Amino acid sequence: MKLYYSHIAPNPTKIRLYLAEKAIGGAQIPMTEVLIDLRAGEQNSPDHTVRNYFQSVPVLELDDGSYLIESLPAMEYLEELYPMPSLVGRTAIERARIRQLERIAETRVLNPLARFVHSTRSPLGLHPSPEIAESALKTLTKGLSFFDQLLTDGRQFVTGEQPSIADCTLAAGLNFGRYGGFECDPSLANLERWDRSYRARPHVREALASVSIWAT
Ligand SMILES: N[C@@H](CCC(=O)N[C@@H](CS)C(=O)NCC(=O)O)C(=O)O
Repeated sequence: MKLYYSHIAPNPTKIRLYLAEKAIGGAQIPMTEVLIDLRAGEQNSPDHTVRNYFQSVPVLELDDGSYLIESLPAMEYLEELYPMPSLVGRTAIERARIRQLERIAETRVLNPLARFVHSTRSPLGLHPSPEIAESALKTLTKGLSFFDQLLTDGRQFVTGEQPSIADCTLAAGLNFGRYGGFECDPSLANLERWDRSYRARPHVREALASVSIWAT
């Protein structure tokens, strides 16, 4: 399989964190990473447009040459092939709760953070827009406070004692925000504790290192 990705983009980072979590847990998922340079517009090339009509990353190329072009189904597909260690939960209710938190992490944190960064300091050179930045911040503030409250009980990971796809999505979103100069409100102490401890894990640090170099 091949993963078409970009260092700076949060949705591919989500899958790269997922792969790092699977690998550290013992799953051997053969994957070749292929860099798509978004700043050079490679996502709009004819070759990439064949892979993904929407000209975005990530794209997961399967061994039969077909493609998955959405990050969550791509992770869920890999999870079906390599169920251990589970990053999506084992029982019906666990799976629903983890998927719910992953969706909240994407729609209330990662997406508004991406909108905020692209409307203030876009790595793709998009025009700044104070209106979009303000509306993104409104959604984001609630999303961040949701996770801060969830983490009040001191749990190590978003969904409990084991990492899950929800951690991957939340970490990918926050990392992109950091890249764009977004600072979390320091009063969100539980979220900050989670963020620091999640990022301090060596395989996560390594997966995110290629993202951070863009911030310098
Ligand atoms: N819903 C898609 C979103 C994909 C997406 O928006 N990718 C962004 C990077 S995070 C992209 O490729 N942007 C390039 C562009 O729009 O030109 C997913 O979950 O994979």
